[in-house]
Amino acid sequence: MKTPRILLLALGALFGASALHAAGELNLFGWSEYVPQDVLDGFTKETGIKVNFETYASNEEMLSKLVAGSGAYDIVQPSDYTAEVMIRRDMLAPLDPAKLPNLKNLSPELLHLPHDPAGKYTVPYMTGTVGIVVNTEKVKEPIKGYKDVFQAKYKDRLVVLADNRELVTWALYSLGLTSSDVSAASLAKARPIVAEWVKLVKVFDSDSPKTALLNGDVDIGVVWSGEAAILWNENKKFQYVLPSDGAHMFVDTLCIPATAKNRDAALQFINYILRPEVSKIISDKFPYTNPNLAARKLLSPEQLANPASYPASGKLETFRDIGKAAADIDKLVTDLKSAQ
Ligand code: N2P
Repeated sequence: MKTPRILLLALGALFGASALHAAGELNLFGWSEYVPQDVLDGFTKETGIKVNFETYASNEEMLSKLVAGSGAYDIVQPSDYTAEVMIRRDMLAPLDPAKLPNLKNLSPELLHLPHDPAGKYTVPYMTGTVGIVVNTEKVKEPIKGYKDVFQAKYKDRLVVLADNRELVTWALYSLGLTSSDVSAASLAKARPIVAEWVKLVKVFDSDSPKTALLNGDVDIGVVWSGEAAILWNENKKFQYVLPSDGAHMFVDTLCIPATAKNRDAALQFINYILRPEVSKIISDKFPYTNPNLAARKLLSPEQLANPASYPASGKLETFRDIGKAAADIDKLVTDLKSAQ
């Protein structure tokens, strides 16, 4: 139960302000539509630590806010490649595994990935893929890859993520390249493809791309798998397809910025998230691929059979830190969108 404020004040008066601030507050900067409020409330109820929650819709948005120093965040939630950038730039604090006993619940396969080989700075939160959702009541032709999606006949019937790295990567995949083939020559080849594609899109939305599909505003989407899983739960007409011309998985993580003021509370929060019953609440609300094997055991057969949450894919690549090319990609897409 939460300690009544009056009691905290009395304790504060008796033992000095430090007792009052011992629990403190936690500033969480995370992806939108990803962390259920129930989980934050549960943590506060148990620990007395208030969680201030701010959201973002892309890694790049989070990174630029953090670099600008415009928020004192205790926890951030970068995807694999952005965690890699942050580690390279000394922006993350090393984690203390002794304070994270629930790490044992995670799939060992996800603990030593290329973005953080020693598992020193990042804890997997959720993983997922990016793929195509087709409203099969409206689209009868087979849609297998990006080239099938971005066709003139689907102009103004598409929703795609507002994510520059994603968009350019899909163009690279359609050329038979990988997400790390970002030389000037490769980006020059991708540019005219992206230029054509952006003209066809009706809605760019990374927060809730499912909405345009649910409303019937569009018939095809290229979206996060968790969004596709929610659509499938709503109506089986929404089919999820992993693009045949190239797909990737993402591993979104929890990390503590080097500038965090409340590292202890941050570790407490991460360990809380790793409890199976807490992690299950996240899967119930945002059905991405849960890396917590103990939590997966608590999911229903229906949840585990959702083809967007748990696709039958082989091993997919993850994005990597691409250094300066990230800025080139941002400029490429921004220019093409504003030329519309
Ligand atoms: C949540 C989006 C998470 C996926 N809305 C991005 N890696």
